Amino acid sequence: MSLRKFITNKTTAALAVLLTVFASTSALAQEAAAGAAAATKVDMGEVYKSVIFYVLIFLAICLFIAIIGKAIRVYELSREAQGKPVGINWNRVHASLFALFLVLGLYGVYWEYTVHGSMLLPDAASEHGKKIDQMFNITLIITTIVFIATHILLFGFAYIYKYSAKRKAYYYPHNNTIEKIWTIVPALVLTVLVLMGFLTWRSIFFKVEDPNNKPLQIEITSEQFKWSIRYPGADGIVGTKNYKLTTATNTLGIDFKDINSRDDEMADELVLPVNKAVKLILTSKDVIHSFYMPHFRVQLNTVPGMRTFFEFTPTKTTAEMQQETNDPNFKYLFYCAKICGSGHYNMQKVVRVVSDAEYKTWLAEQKTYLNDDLRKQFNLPVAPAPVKAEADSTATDSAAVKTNQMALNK
Ligand SMILES: [Cu+2]
Repeated sequence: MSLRKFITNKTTAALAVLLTVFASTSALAQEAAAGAAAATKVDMGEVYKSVIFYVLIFLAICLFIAIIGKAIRVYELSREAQGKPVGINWNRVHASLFALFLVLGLYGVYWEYTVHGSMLLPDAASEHGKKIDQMFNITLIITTIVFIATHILLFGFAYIYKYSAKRKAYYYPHNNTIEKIWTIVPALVLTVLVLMGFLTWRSIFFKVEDPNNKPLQIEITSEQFKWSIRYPGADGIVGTKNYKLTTATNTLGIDFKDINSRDDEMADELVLPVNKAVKLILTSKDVIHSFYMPHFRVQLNTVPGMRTFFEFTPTKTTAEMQQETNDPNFKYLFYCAKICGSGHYNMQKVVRVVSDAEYKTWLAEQKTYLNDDLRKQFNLPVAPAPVKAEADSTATDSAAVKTNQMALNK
């Protein structure tokens, strides 16, 4: 049997096998479908959701590609056996695929920017957030330009300089000028970007505090898997904590021997007055969590055994943001941004930015955390005169307040 005949016979046989398989499978499928339809109506939505469905689709696509590949191979071998030139110029095919990939890829970039670009966060709702957004935009513009230019060069070269029997490759091993350009230019651009980031970071974190306009202190404590928010009370200072004092009634281990702790209040949401500086004191009870408020461009780790700080000024109230986003249900939230365990996904709380008047009304409604049980525990007289007035008036208290403030600022 000649090679040609052999190939033809083999191809016919393979085709016959494939046809039989296809026919029997579709007949089987038809039967099954008819049976299923007769019994109950099958919800195909469930089928499309199963992993098996997608695995089978993937295998079917692989099989399809393999069949095409084999068919092409058979075609080429038969041409070779007949002494004809090879039918498909693979260099041209590959080069064209590169060109196609470039066009599709760049269109994909355009599509991403236009469709998903609008899903970015709305404008920053804090003072320093504007600087961070500006930096983000500059970096994005520069990297986009570089990305597009380098990809046009990369894929364009692969297309233009595809193999051709008519020309010979030019041996070009080294060029100092090009080496210098592609080392110095990116180094300069990156230096500028990094310096800009460093200076912005410094301006956010190392702000000189205005003694006449002290920021509002709020302490946030993270634990698996919730947040506790502690307001300072009338004295404006959150009191000290000690993990050794943690009990079932005093879950944060607040030290009520410290006079600053006695008027502290626990809140269920983070309520902030607009345009007022806020100093967040972050602590953690168990593992490292990360305090994250995307709309205010704030993120900082909460570390067990350590107090970390962040100062920022919210500039848009929740109501203003609801108007801006055209969403009457809009809520600021803060989250945990460090995978800290099984309940991590649920670590979030509402942030409400309100006018100064609304804030004062809300604050007046909050109750002190110190109750009679805790008073007994700390050997404090039960139910004395209101603590707020006490902390405000006595000279010794304000001295204690000052000492504590100094300790806090260290
Ligand atoms: Cu977490």
